[in-house]
This record gives sequence, structure tokens and C-alpha cells, in this order.
Amino acid sequence: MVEGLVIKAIGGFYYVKKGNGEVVECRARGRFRKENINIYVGDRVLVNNPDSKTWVVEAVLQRKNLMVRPPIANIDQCILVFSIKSPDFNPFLLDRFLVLAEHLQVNIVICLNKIDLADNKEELENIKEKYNKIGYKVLTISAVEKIGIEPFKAILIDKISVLAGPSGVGKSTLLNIIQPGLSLKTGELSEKLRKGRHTTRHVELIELEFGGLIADTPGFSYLELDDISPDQLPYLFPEIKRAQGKCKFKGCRHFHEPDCEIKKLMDQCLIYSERYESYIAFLNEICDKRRNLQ
Ligand SMILES: Nc1nc2c(ncn2[C@@H]2O[C@H](COP(=O)(O)OP(=O)(O)O)[C@@H](O)[C@H]2O)c(=O)[nH]1
Ligand SMILES: [Mg+2]
Ligand SMILES: [Zn+2]
Repeated sequence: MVEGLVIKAIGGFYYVKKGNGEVVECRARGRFRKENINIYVGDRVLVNNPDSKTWVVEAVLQRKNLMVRPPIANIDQCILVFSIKSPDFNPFLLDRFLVLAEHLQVNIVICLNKIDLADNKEELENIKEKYNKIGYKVLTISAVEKIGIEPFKAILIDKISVLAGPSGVGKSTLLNIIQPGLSLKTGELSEKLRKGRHTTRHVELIELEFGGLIADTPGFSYLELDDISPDQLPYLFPEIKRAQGKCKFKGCRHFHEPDCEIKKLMDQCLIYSERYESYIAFLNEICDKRRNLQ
């Protein structure tokens, strides 16, 4: 038996890259279904070819994390791509992606693409400063003018990364630039394909020539916060997490409670009000949903 990494899954077949670099097409052991064992892209598995023809996944090794949509295991980092224009930068949507990535407990890098379309440098700098202060690494990129490509490649080396972000921000364009020959569909063509009835959507880790693996994800316009509890939420905002425990009330949700440290920090402009607005909006959303389920 040898260890390998699942890099693609389609219709019951798993493509496993073995230690020697060879990729083999595998089936799962029949008992997996009975035992409710799933195999995901990103899983480290043990494979075997008993009859020296067909390969079989014999075991799934313990995963460090699992993203649900799209299903990918053992992610090292989420690369959140947003554009400054076309579509307009949406801080609330970015916060939603950030909270979900924090929940996965992976490294996070924000990439601001299409800086060639920015009206002014100041707007760009302000966004960058905001997320830097919270604690996030921010890369500014123009895929079209090939600005910021080398730092973008550098963060991907030898990691398993997931590229996420709204549709149309330039994710596929960026991948095509760092990996010529990939020829991912971009722009209108990809939109048409996405809406086509016969396009199968499968998850795949792309091997980068310079080392590392990356998964492109379909553009999301909306993401559910289903798996996050109201008590977890403050810990998914790094600036709120840093001040946890400093409020008057133990278990303060930083909403209507008096003597709330988070609100004080916001009044002193040490926490961005937009971020607090996102926090409250998400808190309400999560609480409403839970009430409706009761
Ligand atoms: N002006 C400008 N347009 C870009 C840039 N990057 C991508 N685009 C365009 O944005 C559109 C959507 O890109 P695409 O890669 O398909 O976005 P995706 O949906 O995130 O994969 C395409 O028409 C690209 O040519 C950029 O840096 N600047
Ligand atoms: Mg795309
Ligand atoms: Zn509080």
C-alpha cells in the first residue's frame, strides 16, 4: 500500500497522486459506502492495486480540515480574491468570506485584483490599510497589467490553496497567468458555461509548476453561515477576538450589553465600524436562523 493525495474526484473515480508523482485512477473500497466513509479532493489516502490492474483507495487518513462548499480537505490557506472595480469592491461580502475562512482555521490572504481600474490610489490604500490593521495580508494585483504576480505566486508555493471570491473578479484569469497552458475559461465564456445545463462541476486541485496545489472555486454570490454559532462568531473577527474577555459581562455578545469593550474600541476608531456592522449583521442572521429552526 502506498500513500497518495486525491487531486480530482469525478463520478466515483478518484485520481490519486502517489509519492513518485504518478497519478492513478482509483475506486473506493465497497465497504466505504456502508461505513459512511467519504473521500474528498485533498484527502491523503492509502491506495493499493491488488490485481495489478485496478487501483483501490483502502483508507482515508485523518484530515486537518474540510471545506464543505466545494468539498476540499486539508486546506492550508484560502486566497480571497476581490476586485476593486467591475464588480465593485464589497466589504461586507469580503467579511462574509473572511468569517468562513477563519472558521476553517486556515491561513488567509486577501488579493485585491483589477487595480488598473481603481479611480484613485487612496481608495486602494485605505482598503489595504484596513485589512492590514485587522491582521490580514493583502496583495494588490492587476492580472491584465501583470502587476503583483510574483508576490501572488510566492504565497502559493508548496501549499494547498483554495481560490475563492465572487464571480467575475479575475480568479481564473490569475490562474491562467501563473500557469500558462491551463486555459481556464474566463469572463463571459465562463458565465455561459456555468449556466449551461451540460457542464459537470467537479472539484480539482491544480498542480502548480512551481510547487503547490490550488483549487479554483465557482464564483459565489452568497454564502451561508450555517455552521457558525453565535458564541463562535466573535472569535472569527480577529480584532474582536483580541479584545474578548474585556467586556463587563462574561459572555458579552457585543450587541446591547452595557460597558462593552468592543463598542468602546469602535468609538475610539480602533475597530472599524463597518466591521462591527458586519459582525452584528451576521449575529442577527445566525440567531434568526436558529430561532426559525426551533
Ligand atoms: N481590467 C481588468 N480586468 C480583469 C483583470 N483580471 C481579470 N479581468 C477580467 O475580468 C473578467 C472576469 O475574469 P474571470 O477570470 O473570468 O473571473 P472569475 O469569475 O473570478 O474567474 C474577464 O473579462 C477578465 O478579462 C484585471 O486585473 N483588470
Ligand atoms: Mg472563473
Ligand atoms: Zn462586549
